[in-house]
Amino acid sequence: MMPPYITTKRYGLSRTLETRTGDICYTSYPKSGSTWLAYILVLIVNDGETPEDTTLRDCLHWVASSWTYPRSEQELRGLPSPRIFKSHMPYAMALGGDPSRSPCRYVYIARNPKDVAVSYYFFEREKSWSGNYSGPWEHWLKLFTEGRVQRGDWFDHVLGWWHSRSLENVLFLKYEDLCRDFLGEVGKLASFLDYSISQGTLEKIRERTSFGAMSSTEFSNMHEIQEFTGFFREGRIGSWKEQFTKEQSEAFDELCARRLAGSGLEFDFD
Ligand code: PPS
Repeated sequence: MMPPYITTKRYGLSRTLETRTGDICYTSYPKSGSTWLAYILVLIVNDGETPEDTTLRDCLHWVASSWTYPRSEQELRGLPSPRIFKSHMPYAMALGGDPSRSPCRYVYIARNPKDVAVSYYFFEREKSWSGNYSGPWEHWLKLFTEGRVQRGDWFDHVLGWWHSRSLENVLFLKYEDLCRDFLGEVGKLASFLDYSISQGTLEKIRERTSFGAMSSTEFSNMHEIQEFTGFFREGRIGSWKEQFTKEQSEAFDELCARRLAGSGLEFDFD
């Protein structure tokens, strides 16, 4: 199930797009910290400097979307390297076709599903460009656990990329690791992309992409997008605790144990 702005035509283009060495595609299930990752990527490829006279959104290429800055195939082809692509697609629907045959490097970011479900609930509410959702939390949680929200089943999405993490052009990150060990994770990311960055640049990236800095800086606050206020909501691990009841939390834990069993994939919820 896709948002209305993911059109068949644009999706088709995203699948057949010819990727090239140097391309970077960051991907996630919605509300998993992908915008944070996007700014980190932009800074890595620009040696820690924020590009001038532009915005974060305009530095990214969301090929499957007809909404933010849609670019033609020709324009995409003419963009200088490194091109940074955004995607929220599962592995089987990745940008550029099958990742195992693509020269593009894919960075996937996953987040604990309780925080994802809550963040997604607040994000989807009354958005004219999306589903205009206005139901109660209980209903949303039911839809989410049944995989009946946009982008489908969270477990399928995350596990598809998790099982592909041994490909040399796929890096699997977690939001919680980025919160806990920012410098270590960004160092890992830079070396995966073959960028060598100094400690000073790493520190600069940390400052510029902090929750406070990102939400208050014109480059990254995304105020140019209609109905986007509140996008920078909590920016932390564990805000689900203010939303889930004890019963909902227990049922969700059971679901996670069942769906993630044997995968080796675990999340921090606190
Ligand atoms: S989207 O709309 O699907 O692309 O959303 P996405 O960017 O993937 O995820 C949005 C959540 O990420 C939080 N966020 C951050 N957390 C920590 N640090 C920084 N810099 C940061 N930037 C965004 C954002 O607040 C959303 O999470 P919640 O829990 O709603 O606050």
